[in-house]
Amino acid sequence: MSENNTDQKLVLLDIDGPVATVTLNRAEKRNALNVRMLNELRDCFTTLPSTVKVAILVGSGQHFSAGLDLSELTEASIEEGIYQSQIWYETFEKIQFGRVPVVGVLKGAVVGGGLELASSLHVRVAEQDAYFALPEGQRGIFLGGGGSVRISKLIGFSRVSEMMLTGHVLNANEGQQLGLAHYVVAPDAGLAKARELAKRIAGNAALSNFAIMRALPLIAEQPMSQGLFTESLMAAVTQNAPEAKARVNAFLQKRAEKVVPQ
Ligand code: 1HE
Repeated sequence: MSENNTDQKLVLLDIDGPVATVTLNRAEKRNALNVRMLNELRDCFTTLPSTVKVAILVGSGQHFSAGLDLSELTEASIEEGIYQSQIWYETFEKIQFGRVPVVGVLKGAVVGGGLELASSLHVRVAEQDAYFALPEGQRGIFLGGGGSVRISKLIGFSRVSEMMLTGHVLNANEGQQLGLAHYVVAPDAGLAKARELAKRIAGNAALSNFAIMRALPLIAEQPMSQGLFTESLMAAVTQNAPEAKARVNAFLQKRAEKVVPQ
């Protein structure tokens, strides 16, 4: 579809039972993220029906995302630049701290703002051809979509600065070793793997998933004494729910799955 077609939806949503598949729909520009796409992403994740328990985020075409749409940078004033970052922050916040865990399928370019987006997802499956880079230095700009914080938390700020300074491009296996991806799968096998993981995530107690998404990142930021206290509260809340009692009883009565090596 032509890029000039303003009717083209840049984010597509497909719902199959508890699983929503969200597609970045701008393959002709390698899913470069412009403001319209960020707003569509935000709206998509904030209006998921309550029947949805987990989401999968994919890029159309051969790439996850080529990052910031560089054509939108040209006329930005400093004030506008600051405002633009807020748009990214708001969208990624809605994804990371939204109602459902999100599994990303990473392939081809996972670059700049595309890596910032990926770092706001809960589970990342990389296809073998995925590559990770932060070419901001080459472009004369800086991270502006939360990557200084999120990517640094994943791989440490020293590696982020090295990637930005040197233009180092990491392949899928290198990305996995550092924590940018949790799984590496064969080319075109990412969606199937993401669906398998999504099914497992959707099968968890909703309150456990909530605690994992919302409490765990907060606890990680807290000093030890506060973190342990927050954890104890969250543990008490989850285990007190009827669903937890039913699930634990099912195990004790040998009606639940055991943990098996995969
Ligand atoms: C774009 C963008 C983009 C592609 N903004 N238009 N990101 C980058 O520095 C990455 C820039 N992109 C690339 O290096 C390459 O495009 C790819 C390696 C991702 C893919 O290469 P290829 O050969 O498959 O595609 P292409 O021919 O380079 O691109 C196809 C079209 O997409 C082309 O437009 P066309 O009108 O000539 O067809 C490209 O101009 C366009 N395109 N990437 C705008 N990024 C919140 S701050 C975050 C800061 C950053 O993200 S910095 C990193 C920016």
